[in-house]
Amino acid sequence: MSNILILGGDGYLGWPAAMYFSNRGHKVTVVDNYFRRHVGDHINAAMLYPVPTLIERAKIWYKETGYEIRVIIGDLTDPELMRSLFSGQDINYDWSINNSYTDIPDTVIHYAEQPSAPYSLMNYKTANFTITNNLLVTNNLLFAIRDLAPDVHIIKLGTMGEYGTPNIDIEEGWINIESKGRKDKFLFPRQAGSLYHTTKIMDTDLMWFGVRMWDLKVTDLMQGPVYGIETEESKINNGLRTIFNYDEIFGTVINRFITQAVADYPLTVYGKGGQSRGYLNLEDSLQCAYISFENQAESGELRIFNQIMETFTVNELAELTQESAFELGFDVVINHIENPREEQEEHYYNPVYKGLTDLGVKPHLLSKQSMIDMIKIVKKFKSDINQDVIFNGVKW
Ligand code: USQ
Repeated sequence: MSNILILGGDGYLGWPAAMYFSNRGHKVTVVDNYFRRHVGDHINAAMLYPVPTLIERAKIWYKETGYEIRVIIGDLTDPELMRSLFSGQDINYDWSINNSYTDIPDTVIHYAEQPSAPYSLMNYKTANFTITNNLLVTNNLLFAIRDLAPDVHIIKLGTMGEYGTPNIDIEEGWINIESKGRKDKFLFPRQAGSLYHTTKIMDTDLMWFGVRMWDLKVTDLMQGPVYGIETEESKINNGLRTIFNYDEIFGTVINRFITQAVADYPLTVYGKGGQSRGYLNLEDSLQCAYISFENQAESGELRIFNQIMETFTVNELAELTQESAFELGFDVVINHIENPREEQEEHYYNPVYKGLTDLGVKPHLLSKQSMIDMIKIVKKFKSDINQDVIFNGVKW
């Protein structure tokens, strides 16, 4: 049994990951500052259904399974809070069965970041928040581990967006370069398309520094846009479902399209729709984090995986949404609207993504049937969908 610390444990990925690890017999602690819940009060964001607090969800989980997920509500930009998690001293949990655990985690999964590209570019305040939050949490984590628990394996959520859309194949993290007859291995060139994505590049640089200087053990997961609602664990009780955003700020494209289909809102394809990205579903994202935990990075290794299962253009996703929703009686219109983002709309895209499947991840690919299953869940909340948050055109 391992001791897993999940930073950002209230989020779209963090909470399902907490249940996934807990269900497999590990001790799990989650920490979150409720950023995603609070920010929705100030901007045009919307979740499809209300989600119980983290403490309420941990209680539901305990009641249903007998497994405890310990909860701490707090802000990890505070270095003292971060350090307390690795100090071996008693921790003041906001919820746990027994408040006197003193053990130190052996794996930390770091999801505790502001994850939205549009949010990072709404204005200078949201840009500053994104930069300070994301970099401070990462830096606090690295120093806490260096000083207090150097054997801890860090699993860090990065993003495929760190690479941008170069006109060459995207390697899995590293590239061999030959120049003037000499060779060396470097991080693959990175050129992000948003400030949020830029903070992920800076995170990778911080972690690479920690690995080179202090022999830390780090796995950086370059993840593409995730879609999905339900996981094996959330099916146990509706109160365990993850947060599901469909708004322009926090909703990712597939989750947005299926919600738009249900709401009879023409699909918002940005520009020409030839933008290609690598995608994966929520269950596979958990599988990847778990297999990274089971196969640790070495001390002094920054191991990078491209965490995607397949690639699509936005047009392909819109067409698949249209066909799938049609089976359920929805007549979906595809709309090409002026692209609010500064991005290539037609481009070469050929990323390598072998590392995780080589370790044993079994991909679940997007299909008409999996789309239909998601649409059926969203349909239950049709009358709650707020069309005003679907598109306001945050530009950059
Ligand atoms: N798009 C549309 N219409 C929409 C929404 C998006 O055409 O209504 C397009 C975007 O222009 C983009 C693509 O779909 O070309 C993906 O957009 P997205 O909003 O699903 O994803 P993105 O903003 O890139 O960010 C999301 C997550 C982020 C994660 C990233 C992985 O919010 O946390 O890091 O996906 S990646 O895209 O590979 O960088």
